[in-house]
Amino acid sequence: MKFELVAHTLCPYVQRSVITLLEKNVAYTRTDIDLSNKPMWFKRLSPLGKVPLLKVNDDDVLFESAVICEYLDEVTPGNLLPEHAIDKARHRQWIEYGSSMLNLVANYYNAASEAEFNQLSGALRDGFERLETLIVGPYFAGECFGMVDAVYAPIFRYFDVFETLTESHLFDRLPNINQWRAQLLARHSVMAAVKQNYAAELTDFICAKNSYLAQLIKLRSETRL
Ligand SMILES: N[C@@H](CCC(=O)N[C@@H](CS)C(=O)NCC(=O)O)C(=O)O
Repeated sequence: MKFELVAHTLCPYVQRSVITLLEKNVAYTRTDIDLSNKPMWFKRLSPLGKVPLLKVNDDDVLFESAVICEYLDEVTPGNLLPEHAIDKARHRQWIEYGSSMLNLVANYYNAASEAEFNQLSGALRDGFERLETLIVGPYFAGECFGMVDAVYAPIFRYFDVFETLTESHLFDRLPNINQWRAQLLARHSVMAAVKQNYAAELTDFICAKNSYLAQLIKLRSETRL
């Protein structure tokens, strides 16, 4: 089978698809596009105008990362989701929860004021606290890396970068999350899901905004000079 992933260098939904492709040892090609200047062929292919897309054998085009990941899981040996319906449903709900966390992350780095930023930091903290009690370790559900892990790795990757740029207490006193985070970010598929200049590219992307986080980062880098 022939697979092509239509992608963007920073997109966390793309990352979960790449992690799945790598975990399942699937050969694929990747085409990154500029989301601020979407090519006409992309607009025609993508019903929601979003990445990722997975082209399959030049016949089908799949959209929505959760659908792409589940499809890849089904057509390759091994399972990244549990076998039993209730366990599978449980994993799918925490995958959905991960997508809401990603919306919070986007609102957090786009927040215009300190008050909005603090409110979003609180919401993120609440979200991570809820997860803290669920992690079996070393991965979400135990010894095996699964699809839930592929979803949370890109979320944690944001904070790996943010923590080098600003002071953050979001992950204080969350031992299970911190252990899970470290385990995920050291995994080959997770590391290989972004390019080597990811941190610099994300920093530039944030700093080009007029957001409170961008101001914090710039202030910190000025005081370091
Ligand atoms: N629910 C979608 C979300 C994908 C998504 O939001 N992708 C973003 C980039 S991270 C996108 O393509 N946005 C379109 C745009 O920026 O115009 C999925 O899971 O695939």
